[in-house]
Amino acid sequence: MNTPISRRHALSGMAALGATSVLASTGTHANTNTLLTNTDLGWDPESKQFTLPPLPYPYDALESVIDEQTMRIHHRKHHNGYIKGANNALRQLEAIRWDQGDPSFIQHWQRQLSFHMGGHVNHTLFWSGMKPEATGGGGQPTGNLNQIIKRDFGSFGKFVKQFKLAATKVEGSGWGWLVYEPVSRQLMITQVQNQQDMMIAGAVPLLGVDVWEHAYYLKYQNRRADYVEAFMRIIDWEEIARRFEAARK
Ligand code: MN3
Repeated sequence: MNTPISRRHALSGMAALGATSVLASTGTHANTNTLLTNTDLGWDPESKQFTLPPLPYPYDALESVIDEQTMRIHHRKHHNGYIKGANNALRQLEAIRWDQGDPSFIQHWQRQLSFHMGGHVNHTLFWSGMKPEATGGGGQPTGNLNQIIKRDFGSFGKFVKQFKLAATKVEGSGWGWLVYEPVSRQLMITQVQNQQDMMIAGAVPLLGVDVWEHAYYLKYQNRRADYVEAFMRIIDWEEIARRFEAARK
């Protein structure tokens, strides 16, 4: 499967959406306890900065659902903007630690880090959670993930209905996420506002749809529901199942 997320790396039980688990991946080798590796996130431990990782497919690969121009701007401008924001917040917080920054701004920079790291991680998972319809995107998951969706939502159809509704009804900018909560050992759907608000603490993100207008406006204008409907046709359920299997270990 053409994905930047290595199958070798298991999830921890902790959330991978927040900065903490990502920042655990600061070694020179790939961390095997988190959802994403250093390489997946473009983390350079020498410079202690992130760089934009390439998409796992060409910009026009999802053209039947998301047009090339949207993909190009979304990846190169928006995703890269979150990376720059995260790098800056990390630098500013380091400066405060070394008494070279204004400590009265610590709350500001912590908020900036939370927002921009959320953006970086969300988009990294978003890109690799999709694949072209022509090569098997969409449909339904098989195996254990299929079974637990039926157990927790009643049927795949009921899951789809709630996922689309939650994503479409996000207030303002944000995301719809299917997550796995490892303590109650069940799937949940959450509406994330902006990049980080309303996440369920400790839950592992499995499938996310970006419902910021920048994700769909060129092709769908104000028709967010149509975009979310179309998104279902390019979900890489094989990759989502891989994340689920890692999360429930
Ligand atoms: Mn986005």
